[in-house]
Amino acid sequence: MYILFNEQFLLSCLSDVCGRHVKYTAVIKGYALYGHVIQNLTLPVDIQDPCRTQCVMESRCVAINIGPHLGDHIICELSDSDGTEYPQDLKPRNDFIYIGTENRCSNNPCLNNGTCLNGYTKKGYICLCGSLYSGEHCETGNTYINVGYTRNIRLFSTVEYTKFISFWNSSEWTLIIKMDGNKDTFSYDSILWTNKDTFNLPGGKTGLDTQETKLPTYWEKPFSKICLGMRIGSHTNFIVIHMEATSLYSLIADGQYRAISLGRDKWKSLIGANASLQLNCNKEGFNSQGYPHNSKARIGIIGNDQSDCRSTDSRIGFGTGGNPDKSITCGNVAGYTADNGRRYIKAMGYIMVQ
Ligand SMILES: [Ca+2]
Repeated sequence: MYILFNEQFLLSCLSDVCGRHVKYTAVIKGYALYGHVIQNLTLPVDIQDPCRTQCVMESRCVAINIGPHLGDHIICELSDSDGTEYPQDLKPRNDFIYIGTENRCSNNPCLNNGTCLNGYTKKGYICLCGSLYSGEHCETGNTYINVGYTRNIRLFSTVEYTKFISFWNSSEWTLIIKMDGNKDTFSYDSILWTNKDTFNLPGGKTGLDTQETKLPTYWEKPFSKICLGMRIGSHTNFIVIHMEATSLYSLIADGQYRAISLGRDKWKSLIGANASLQLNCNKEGFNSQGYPHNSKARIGIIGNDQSDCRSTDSRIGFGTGGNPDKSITCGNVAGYTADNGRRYIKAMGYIMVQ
């Protein structure tokens, strides 16, 4: 269940009052609720129960005061609270009647300042959450980050680990690894790629930041897509790989090369305008490597100046290593005769799946 979808659904739903059921309680003659009126209307009396009908159509309305006839009109006041919640505000008023509703919002089920709307859904209410919260009762905290200009990702921490919701299609991604290209934690030769040990679990709940982490999702989470992100400075670029597997571990841990074909430009888009690769080899996928001491990538593309894939001196990827700079474990390294010059670019890498 994706909250973004719910919000859109709700907005279209509210506009035509779909599915709102309001149950009125007994009429109290000679009384009115003071201090909670959100709409003060004068309605023609020739339609049946005009004030009750208006209340159903106003999603925040949970009680009404109906005033005396003024010719062929009546006074109708809609309130967003009721006499159960505020008994002290229910006061005598000549010629008025007060009618409340069965108000499922009266015990404040919506947390974190969420707005409760009475009369919706089977449970009788629905919570409209502020931008920082989501969940049925706005119980889950959200953090927003902006990445680049074209993509916004909403991420939220669950009791499990961080999940991410992309705005462009409301799909949910599960975090696997965050790695720092400056550190050797996730270098190509690190045992973290081949074992089922976690690394810094608390880092799995801090969002797309600079903390490294490896979560059990590495070997437990089946998927059909992988989302790769590289953050350089304040800018993060993402690409998506369509690939089915029982886990990322199953694609990497045995060291076997597994090919994918995104093309050089797609890999370079992770880095941006500065990306550089040698022209040959272009071996891309999982466990891409030539000679063991040359450029290699657990996930990525490697390039060479010679017309083979042996003495590779350039790469873009995650879990990288080898010449000409094995200290860079995520990002872009390009030695001589690359198409955009020599590059030694370290990135913060994010790996998610769905
Ligand atoms: Ca070479």
